[in-house]
Amino acid sequence: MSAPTQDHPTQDRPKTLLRALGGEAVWPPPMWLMRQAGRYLPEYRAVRSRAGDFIALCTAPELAAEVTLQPIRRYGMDGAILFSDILMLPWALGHGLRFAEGEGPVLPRLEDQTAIDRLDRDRLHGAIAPILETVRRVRQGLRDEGLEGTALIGFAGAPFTVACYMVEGGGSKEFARVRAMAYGQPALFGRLMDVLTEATIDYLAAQAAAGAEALMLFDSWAGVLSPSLFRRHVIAPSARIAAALKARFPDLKMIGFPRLAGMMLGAYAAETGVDAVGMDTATDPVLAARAVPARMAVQGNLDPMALLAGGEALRAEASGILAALRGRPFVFNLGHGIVPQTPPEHVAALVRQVRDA
Ligand code: 1CP
Repeated sequence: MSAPTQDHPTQDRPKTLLRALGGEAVWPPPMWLMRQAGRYLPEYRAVRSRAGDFIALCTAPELAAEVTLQPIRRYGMDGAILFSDILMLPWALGHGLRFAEGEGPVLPRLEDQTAIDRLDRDRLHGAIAPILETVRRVRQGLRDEGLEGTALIGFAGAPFTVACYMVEGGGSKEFARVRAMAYGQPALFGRLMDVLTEATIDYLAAQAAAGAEALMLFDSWAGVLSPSLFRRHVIAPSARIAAALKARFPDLKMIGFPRLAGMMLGAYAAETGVDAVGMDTATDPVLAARAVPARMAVQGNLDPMALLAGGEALRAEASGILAALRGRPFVFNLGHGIVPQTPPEHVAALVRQVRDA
């Protein structure tokens, strides 16, 4: 374990992430980046090649904790996000999952009640044990390395987005099957959503009990739904999850990320009970700041492609976002995950810019 290689402001201003999520307009704002642990970092690629496949990495606590800590050591981010994947939940329920090299996740296609009945909530607790061990090790690692100013973020996919991958059998451009099922077989789809909602509550509660200080719900495909189905399958289950977790862990902070929600962002912010909302790349931060209750934090939303490009384009995009959100509770982040080709120096330049804001 290496000591921090530079002074990180995070450690002089501890837990700014939790303060911002609590509604404080901390400035300069806390920051972390979606997919901050990943293939753009040489130290990640080294661990990844030792682990074998991606699921093996997610279920090897020592290695998963190591890659979670790598971007904190390098950049002093204010948030460390558990290294895992949203598809580890269907995996833990016994649904089956593999990551095919170069083509992303592959799952059995869920088509009927029999497949829903096979999802095994009793299996969940044993299967997630290594992920919870990663959570404990990251908290310990942050303490051991003098990085405890950084808050640990646990996460899950929101039920709708997880259902997308289960019903399609993997990624998709249109998610036509899942949308057809939601309209055409509402009772069946509703039962799938109920099972996933309850399993997500169990999974996130276990992460909080193991030491996660904030939890993020990734609803990456929320934006493919009509407003009425958005209320039913994005807002309602997220509200159920937030209420159940807040009842058990009153101090826990929650971030919701309804990607591509568009004009539904305000309703999502007002009705789910999360503490903060993530803005995707296409969201105008000025309009989002008006749509979301003033005391509620927003997070985002630099285009990962501006980070890839670097230079003046990166500076200009980041300063526009900073100017738009100065004075309100805000967490600087990307609008979607870092792409693997991103030069690590571009991330370093962005961190300097946000710290100097
Ligand atoms: O080969 C590899 O190294 C695997 C690439 C990879 C990584 C690094 C995958 C496969 N997942 C992850 C990690 C991951 N995924 C994290 C870790 C923490 C961090 O942010 O650093 C998190 C939070 C996720 C969440 C995730 N997985 C989402 C939600 C966010 C988003 O990107 O929209 C989604 C949709 C997934 C599914 C997934 N997992 C992996 C891939 C390639 C995909 C996308 C598949 C698709 O295109 O639909």
